[in-house]
Amino acid sequence: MIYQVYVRSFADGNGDGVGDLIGARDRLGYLADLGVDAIWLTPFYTSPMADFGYDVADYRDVDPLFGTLGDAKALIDEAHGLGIRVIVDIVPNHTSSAHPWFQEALRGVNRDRYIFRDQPNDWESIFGGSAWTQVEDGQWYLHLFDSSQPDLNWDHPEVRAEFESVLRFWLDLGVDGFRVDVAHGMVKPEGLPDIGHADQVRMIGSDVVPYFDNDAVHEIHRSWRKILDSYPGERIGVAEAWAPTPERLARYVRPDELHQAFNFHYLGTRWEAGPLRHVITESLETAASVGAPSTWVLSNHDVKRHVTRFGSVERARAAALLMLALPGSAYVYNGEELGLPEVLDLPEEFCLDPQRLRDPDSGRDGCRVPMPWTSAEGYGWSSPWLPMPAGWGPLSVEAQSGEAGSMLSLYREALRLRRTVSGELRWSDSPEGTLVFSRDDGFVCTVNLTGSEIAFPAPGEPVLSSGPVEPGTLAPDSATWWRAKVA
Ligand code: TEU
Repeated sequence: MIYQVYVRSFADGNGDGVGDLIGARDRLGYLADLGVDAIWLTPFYTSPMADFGYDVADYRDVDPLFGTLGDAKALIDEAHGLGIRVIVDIVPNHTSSAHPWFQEALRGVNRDRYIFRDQPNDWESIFGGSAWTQVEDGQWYLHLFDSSQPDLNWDHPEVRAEFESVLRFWLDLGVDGFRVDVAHGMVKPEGLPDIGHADQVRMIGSDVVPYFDNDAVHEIHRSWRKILDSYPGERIGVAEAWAPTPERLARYVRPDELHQAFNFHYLGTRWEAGPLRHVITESLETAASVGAPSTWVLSNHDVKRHVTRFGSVERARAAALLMLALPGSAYVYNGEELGLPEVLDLPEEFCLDPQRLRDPDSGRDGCRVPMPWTSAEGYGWSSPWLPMPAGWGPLSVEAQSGEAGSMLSLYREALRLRRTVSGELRWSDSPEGTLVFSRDDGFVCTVNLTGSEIAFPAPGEPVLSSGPVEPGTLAPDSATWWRAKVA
């Protein structure tokens, strides 16, 4: 299981209200105890923080808000000592406008490292508004995200060379790999053709927008794979690629490209048996066809937390057991193991996500509220950068740690048992609204995705359940793991 540490919100080591690398290092024991195999650290590089660190001004240094390069090194080394691998984010689609290259470009020097034109086309930014901003001398530059995130020109040899050097910098420091931001967007189509549709942003994730999922991105990933493979140990690349279908996504994880790709098709599937079974089967088949592991993601720092999306803690508990029973790599977003809900009533003045330009409801602040560590007021934070709701005491790590039935205990136990499960997934026939599958060694998982009790004969001895276990029935919105009786 790979655990996403949203550094800003995970743990605060210096008491300034913003999570940092020292804070993350202090909590490695918690992560080891939880049973994580690897952590993915979101960007901690020098940045004006217009997009909370996804706007990088210096790819080889740590922002003072998050610590120092020495803190990064100490975190990596200490994690390794606990058997936890460390994956860092790399943001190659765009830099910050504060990056020295863009500052040069503004002065008219080496503009071709970015995408400048005399006239804009009709592309819209993912964060809303035109994807083009005009500079003083009249030219326009492309930014698929915020205007402070100018897109790089990946046809420029210096851009390629610079990122290869940045990869080596972090690999030399000891990281085990990279989560590649916007891995599907780095190369734009020849001639930057107009789209001509009124409502472009809605089409992201479909194959309609010409700026995503172009064939030319794969050549870059292949060159990165060679760099990863040239280092000792296994160094991996994880694609953040919003591809229209699992088949298109599988193209990012061919044997000579990246190792894994986030499964956003799974993340986007509603709490219903039919669609989930379909996406699980399709994901397993397409990943297997290219020899890569399937991945499973329920939440991250860009989407509404799934307790809220699915509508209840019971469903989130069941979803955890379903996900952790599947073959492949599971990704857990910090706070998911506590069952944190989306915070929907953040005061307006704290909502600073640039994506709110598109539509205030699409703001991603509510899933980025800091982790409650202790039960008492403050939850272990002094003036957290986003206010933490009243009533989160029972959700805190402190409160849940010793509580047998808590969400945290469920994740811990599931992650421990998961290590004993292997083999391919085989579906069994089961009543409508349920999912039942086994793995090779007699492990069975049952899930009831409906709000009613459903009759089903016990397939063995229950070993872990998200809800009550009654003989002969599956409780509403629950999942159970069983060991089949050996004949
Ligand atoms: O996200 C890429 C991306 O496409 C997101 O905009 C996503 O579609 C959207 O947020 C869903 O609501 C990555 C990072 O994960 C995100 O935090 C950054 O803002 C973005 O890249 C730009 O670097």
